[in-house]
Amino acid sequence: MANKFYITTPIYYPSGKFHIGTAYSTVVAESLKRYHELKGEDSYMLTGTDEHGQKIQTVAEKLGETPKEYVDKMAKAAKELWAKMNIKYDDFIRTTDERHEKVVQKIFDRFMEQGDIYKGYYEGLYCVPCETFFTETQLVDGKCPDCGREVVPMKEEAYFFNMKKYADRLLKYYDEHPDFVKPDYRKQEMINNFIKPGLEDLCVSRTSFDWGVKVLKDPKHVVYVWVDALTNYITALGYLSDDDTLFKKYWPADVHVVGKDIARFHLIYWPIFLMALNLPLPKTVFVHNWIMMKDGKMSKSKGNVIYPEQLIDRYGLDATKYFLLREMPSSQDGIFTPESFIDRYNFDLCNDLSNLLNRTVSMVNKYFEGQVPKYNGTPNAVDKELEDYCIEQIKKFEEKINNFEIANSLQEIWNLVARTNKYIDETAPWTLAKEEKTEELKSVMYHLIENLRKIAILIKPFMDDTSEKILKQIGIQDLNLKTWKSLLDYDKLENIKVIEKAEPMYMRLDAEKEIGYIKDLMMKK
Ligand code: ME8
Repeated sequence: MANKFYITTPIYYPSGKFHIGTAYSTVVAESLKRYHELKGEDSYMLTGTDEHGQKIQTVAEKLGETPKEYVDKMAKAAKELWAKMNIKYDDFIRTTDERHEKVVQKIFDRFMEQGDIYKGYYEGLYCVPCETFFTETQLVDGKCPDCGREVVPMKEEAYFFNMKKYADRLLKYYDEHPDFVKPDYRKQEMINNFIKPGLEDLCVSRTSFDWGVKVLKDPKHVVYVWVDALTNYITALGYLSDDDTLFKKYWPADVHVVGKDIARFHLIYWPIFLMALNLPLPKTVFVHNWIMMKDGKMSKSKGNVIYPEQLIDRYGLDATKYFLLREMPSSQDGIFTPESFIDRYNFDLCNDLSNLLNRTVSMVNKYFEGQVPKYNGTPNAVDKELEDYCIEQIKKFEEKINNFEIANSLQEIWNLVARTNKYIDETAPWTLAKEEKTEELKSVMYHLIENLRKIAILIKPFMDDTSEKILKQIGIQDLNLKTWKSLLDYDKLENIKVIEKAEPMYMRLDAEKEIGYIKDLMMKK
């Protein structure tokens, strides 16, 4: 039976339009899902929206809408964006779904019965008109960051989850499961910053607002944030409502993809909740960095926000996804600049990839009337070196992607693109043709087409449309020649005819003009 692969995105706060940064978690998760699917695994991807809480209630009130009307509208917008980005998820959970709320209540009850939750007081600085608590650091000039008015110290009754009880078990788990946290340095951050100094108990209910899941045994409380949000990963699979189908098949998750700001919740609180429920823990939590702008975080007031739709409409989906995935290092934040976006487009996609395809298709047409020659079985030294390099790159790609080094895995593919371009210069097919070295020329054409086929398969999880375009232009129709397994084959192409006229996939952009165009987008309010 095929391996299963269950991957999740964070569930998004529907408090505003998603920019290219927020879309990143989903783009990564979906690419990983497609990669595992291509490898023949039974993949399942969950995404959704995190719809409760005071912020949502306040935003809705300001718009004169009920919270439900507001979140319905926003969940619809999220689905529309994912449709535009061709994101193929298997389920979309909303924390306002009845299937979720009922199970959250059961989970909360169980925590209470087990004595994991106790009653105490939530204390903080409170803005009366906004009905919101803030911490000292959230204040702006000592005042409410939302309305600018004075805040007052306040306390309200709340339930707390006893995290300390599980701290040692968590550390032991980290120790025994080296793959639980990717990249590894995030684990040390958790230990040094939060666990070693003494884990604080977590506030899990509130009484000062009511847009949330009611605590059954104490209905003036609503469940507060993380018990409600994190449990989506199991409620969506039917935990405690239909345990024998999806939950049995897919839990534990193979990967939770999360941004660095929510690492703590996924690396500390979520494993502890699961321990309290006596459930297995996810195999890996992959923590990614952030996409930043030159002047820091994206924000409307700074006039530096870019939305995915804006880039997709002008440059296409694949170019947009390629940029996001390629420009995010594992060890630090990625930076979006109009210059780097256009450079990636002009160099990586147009000069390197698109031109390789054009040159190859044109030569096969010119020298062999479009018919791809057969593999000759005795490659010369130059051809053999290319074959070995290619197989090595495929292995490197797999190592990197399996270790969640997404940008590096793409770099390995582009190394193969560059090497294949270099092979054209090395073998100089035009000279071989002039000197009528037909056998050598045939072998060069075969190797170019074979490398392009492999490149198309390798980029498929990230750039589906570009991958299909390459395969179509080089005449690969047989499904067996599009599989992951077929990547390591080097001699199976027979009766392949390339299209008559190469169609450029990416045309060189006027850099100055396009940089100006993107800068204007960023200024738009
Ligand atoms: O945190 N670059 O939701 P959210 C990269 N509801 N990633 C970014 C980013 C940027 N500039 N800005 C935001 C929540 N993100 C909770 C999650 S899960 C049980 C609950 C990422 O809408 C962020 O790191 O604020 C997170 O992974 C995702 O967008 C959703 O953030």
